[in-house]
Amino acid sequence: MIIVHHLNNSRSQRILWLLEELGLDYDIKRYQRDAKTMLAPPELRGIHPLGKSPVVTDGDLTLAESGAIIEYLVEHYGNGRLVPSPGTPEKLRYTYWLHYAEGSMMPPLLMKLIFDRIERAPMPFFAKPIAKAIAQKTRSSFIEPNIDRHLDYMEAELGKAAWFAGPEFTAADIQMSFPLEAAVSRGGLDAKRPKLMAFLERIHARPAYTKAIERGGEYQLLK
Ligand SMILES: N[C@@H](CCC(=O)N[C@@H](CS)C(=O)NCC(=O)O)C(=O)O
Repeated sequence: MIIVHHLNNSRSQRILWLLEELGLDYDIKRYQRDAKTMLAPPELRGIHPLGKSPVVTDGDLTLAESGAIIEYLVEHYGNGRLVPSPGTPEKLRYTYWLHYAEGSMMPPLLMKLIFDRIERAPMPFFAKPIAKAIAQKTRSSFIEPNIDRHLDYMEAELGKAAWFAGPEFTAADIQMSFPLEAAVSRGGLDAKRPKLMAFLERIHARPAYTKAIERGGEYQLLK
């Protein structure tokens, strides 16, 4: 039996969605973020040393990292679904976006989350203006221009085809959902980029997406 070690409000939602798209049976083992730190509970380190979600167990196998989990599930249970044919330009685009989501797009979004939090964090009054100035400078000179460049790039790419890998919906679109949802929630992505917003609308309307939200529970991305 496939078990998804699922943290509330997290990337593991994508794995539930993939499993629903593939119509597979699975169980969910739930973990709750610490209300103050928002970190995963220590029990998750008992499943995988890094204690991050998602982790999937399947018989003797324990696998972390969303992209690797997606590749594993599609390869072992997909029967050719949700992945372009080998050797095609679409397959290369599929591989590219599967890596890009976590390798290129998430780092500046994570930095934005951290620097926004530094600015809001309680601290002695004399330290506050200094922390605020550093956070604002880092955001405006590095983080936000980076996020903007990524969003412009993705907006242009979605002008070439309906989905990230080409004309067909693939598991790369599932992988790309999280950075785009995070970009909406953390600021940066809005109606000024209509193709990306339409992409989000289309994925949110898919029955498997809704079903995965019903099963996964709370899904509000951190700000
Ligand atoms: N690149 C990893 C990132 C995993 C990750 O950072 N997961 C977050 C959830 S969105 C997490 O577990 N955060 C809680 C923590 O760091 O304690 C992946 O895609 O699986």
